[in-house]
Amino acid sequence: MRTLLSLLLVLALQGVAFGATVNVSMTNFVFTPKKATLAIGGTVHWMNNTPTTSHTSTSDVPLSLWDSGTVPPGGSFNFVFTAGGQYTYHCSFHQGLGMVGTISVKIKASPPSGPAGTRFRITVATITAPAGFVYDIQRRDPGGNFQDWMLNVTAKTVGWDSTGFAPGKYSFRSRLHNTGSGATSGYSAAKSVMVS
Ligand SMILES: [Cu+2]
Repeated sequence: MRTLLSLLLVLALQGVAFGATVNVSMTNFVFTPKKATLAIGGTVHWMNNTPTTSHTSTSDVPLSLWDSGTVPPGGSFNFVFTAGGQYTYHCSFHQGLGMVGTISVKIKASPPSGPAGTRFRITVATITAPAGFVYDIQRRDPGGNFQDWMLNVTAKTVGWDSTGFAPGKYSFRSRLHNTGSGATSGYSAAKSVMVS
């Protein structure tokens, strides 16, 4: 009994660590939804629900992060998105027909608000950057634009000490960066915290 409970606990913890699964169908030469949104650590599950046509899910160049190869009718393909960013992709067979999509991977920040002096934690990935990759993080201060803040980060979480900063909304966004090729994902959606 104790073994079973331990196993269930492990599975529950892994469920938290690995995040949710989002389904994307490959039907009628369209990815649906065309733009899928998930949090870091989430899985995208592409399903070919057509009776006769093969498709692929292929990360756009130059990032080329994943490639399903041929997914036959009734087949599927999974990919885990560990880092925040916007990832564009296509079907290798039908890109000319407009069969393209985007995966938007959201980052996290905590706490959501706090007085100046709060050390906020910005989590841009669920794993330390793999060899050959880094995370680039930008910050936008109240009334300003996004500017480079921390580049070439390998840690999945970084701290921002808000000591001395004015009250207001501070936003963060990140991308995945292949240091060998220079290729990057697009920047993630902004994640904000409030300095009160
Ligand atoms: Cu296709």
